[in-house]
Amino acid sequence: MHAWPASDVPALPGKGRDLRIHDTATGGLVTVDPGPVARIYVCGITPYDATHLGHAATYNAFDLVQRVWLDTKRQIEYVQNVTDIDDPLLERAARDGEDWTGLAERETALFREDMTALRMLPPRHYIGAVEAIPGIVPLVERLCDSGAAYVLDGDVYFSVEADPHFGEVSGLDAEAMRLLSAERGGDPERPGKKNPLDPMLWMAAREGEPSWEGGSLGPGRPGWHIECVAIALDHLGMGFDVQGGGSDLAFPHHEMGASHAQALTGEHPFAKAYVHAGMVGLDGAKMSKSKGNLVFVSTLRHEGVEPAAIRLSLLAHHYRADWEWTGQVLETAVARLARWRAAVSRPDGPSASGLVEEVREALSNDLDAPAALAAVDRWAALQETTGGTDEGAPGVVSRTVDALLGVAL
Ligand code: 5CA
Ligand code: ZN
Repeated sequence: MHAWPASDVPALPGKGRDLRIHDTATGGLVTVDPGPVARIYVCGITPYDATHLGHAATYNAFDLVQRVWLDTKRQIEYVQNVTDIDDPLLERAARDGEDWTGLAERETALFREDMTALRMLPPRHYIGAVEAIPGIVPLVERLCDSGAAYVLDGDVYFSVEADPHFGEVSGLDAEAMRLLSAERGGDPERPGKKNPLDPMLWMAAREGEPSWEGGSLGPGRPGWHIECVAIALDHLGMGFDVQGGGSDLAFPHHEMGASHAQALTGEHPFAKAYVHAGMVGLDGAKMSKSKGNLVFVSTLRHEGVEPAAIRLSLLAHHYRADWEWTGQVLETAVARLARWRAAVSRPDGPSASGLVEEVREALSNDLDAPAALAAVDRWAALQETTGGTDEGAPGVVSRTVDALLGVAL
């Protein structure tokens, strides 16, 4: 699949700092030291509805990860998937009497537009589940051959016992895992499974549903976790730097993915850090396609809201926090954008050399975007009150905000 166009990232004077970020598996901050090429996998959308503010907030977090790395002059191998075949997509297409491929293409196109408008850096490899199927089948076959997978009425399941490290990503106990598995696409109640938590790797073809050639597995379609594992192993290999997504992906998705990969390769870990963004809510509940309590990026754009203001709304919250979208959040961002624009539109201003370092320090410290905004606010306030004579300062501030926060002033 093609991704979306990249916006330019201005180079800043000096060099950025190494990223310290919260890793779900260890429960603490880790310093990510990726070497010259940083490798990151961020779980993509299931394209059955438009991009909402919750998605945008999660992608914003991983966009910041890349901006910190780019500032340290590293190259980045960034991979993202599109879950363009899965139950929710088929259910929505059936409900609306629409072809599922048309639905997926339309929503993926809208996602690309939203990401472009928000100036999110595109992945180098943007891969759909359907196009990954030829790579998924041999992995499932290998898991079967090694005894890490088994067949139940034609469906193939992964045996969580095959990975000695199972459970280490989320750190949850068995009961919590069982509850979340039932909530998030698993089938712990299905009789005949070796362990109720075992996730499906390959679903045998169902009447009236799309299916693909599965070699020795028979016709069917892939399970959710193996999709991301196949794509990540193909483009990044084991031990990549960051696996990212919203906190609802820690279990079962990232837990199972890590176990699939570790059982396949005998190596550990799948990813060096598992990074999870908080959930954005609306009216007291997590924004979710299934609940329907959504504010779409595209709706706001079509109402004339500037993408830069949407982005500033996201940046005003720490990526790990759960927070609520309200009209006030947007109003504050619109006002901040106007203040910043006025401040950088003057020919000179207070010195900005300290500001670059403050923003760098804030972001390298577990992506503390609110602290970065506060630093820019302070410079803008100084510009408003006393001004300054540094001729380069407004340009430096503009480029800093652009390069590190993805906001064009
Ligand atoms: N296709 C899978 C991942 S392989 C998937 O979870 N798709 S999704 O469309 O449901 O979600 C895409 C990303 O947005 C995921 O990282 C998910 O954790 C995140 N996300 C979904 N809802 C919210 C929310 N309300 N707040 C923050 N992030 C969210
Ligand atoms: Zn995924």
